[in-house]
Amino acid sequence: DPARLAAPLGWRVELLDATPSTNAYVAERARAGEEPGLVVVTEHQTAGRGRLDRAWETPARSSLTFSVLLRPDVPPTSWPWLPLLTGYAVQAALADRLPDIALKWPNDVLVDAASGPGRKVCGILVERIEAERGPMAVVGVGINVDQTLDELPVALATSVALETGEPVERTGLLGQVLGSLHGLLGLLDDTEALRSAYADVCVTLGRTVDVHLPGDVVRRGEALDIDATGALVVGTGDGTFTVAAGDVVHVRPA
Ligand code: BT5
Repeated sequence: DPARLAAPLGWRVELLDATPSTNAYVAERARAGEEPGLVVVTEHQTAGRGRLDRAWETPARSSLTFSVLLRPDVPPTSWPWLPLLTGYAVQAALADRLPDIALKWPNDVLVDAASGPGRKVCGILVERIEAERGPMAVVGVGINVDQTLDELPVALATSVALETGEPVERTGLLGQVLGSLHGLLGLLDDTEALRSAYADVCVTLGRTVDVHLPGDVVRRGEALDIDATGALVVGTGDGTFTVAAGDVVHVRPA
């Protein structure tokens, strides 16, 4: 029972058999006056969304698909950290099972990414919405849990079960991710601590990358650092430039 697991942390968990998108559903509830702390999980997401109108595809009952409603009590400059912090929370919750789990900036959760492109095990979509009583964040998480190779929509993807060879109990994993997220949200007040924790598990730093920006603009450089707002600092022959997570289409190894 996911509701019992999460209750001590103050989350209110609801389970839907099917819904087009848990992010869309939670956003609608927020606009209708829902308070922060709502967590909606679904067995079957039929029109999952990625960033920039991309699709997130998962067959029924094979993944852990949920969205969390938050109203972070921090200055607007800390909001861009939310997707990064969520990736960090998922990575921490899965690290026991997947020792080589890592983050690609801004929020791809990958395995086997130390020297190659890695395989994506989780997607995260954070959307800011204007509710009646101010801005709120819908934090959407999709973890590939039980998919077989045939059930994954793209080549560079994997599931927890494929990596470990063992079945995964989704309710327990949900409890771990929610616990991890709950414990880390306080770090939004201490972006230096967050920055250093995140940088430790981010495989992007130190690599030469192509930063794809809207309008087919590509800028190449070396990923040097993450700044206080969570943006990526990229060095070029002539100096540095900074990209915010919300502005980037892709970051790819050059
Ligand atoms: C993401 O977008 O990775 C964010 C996905 C967020 C999904 C969650 S599930 C709960 C909540 N409700 C929603 O509607 N969404 C959130 P992006 O970085 O744009 O990556 C999307 C790309 O990942 C696609 O274009 C595919 O290439 C690839 N992809 C799609 N489904 C995948 C899967 N199951 N596993 C791995 N890669 C996938």
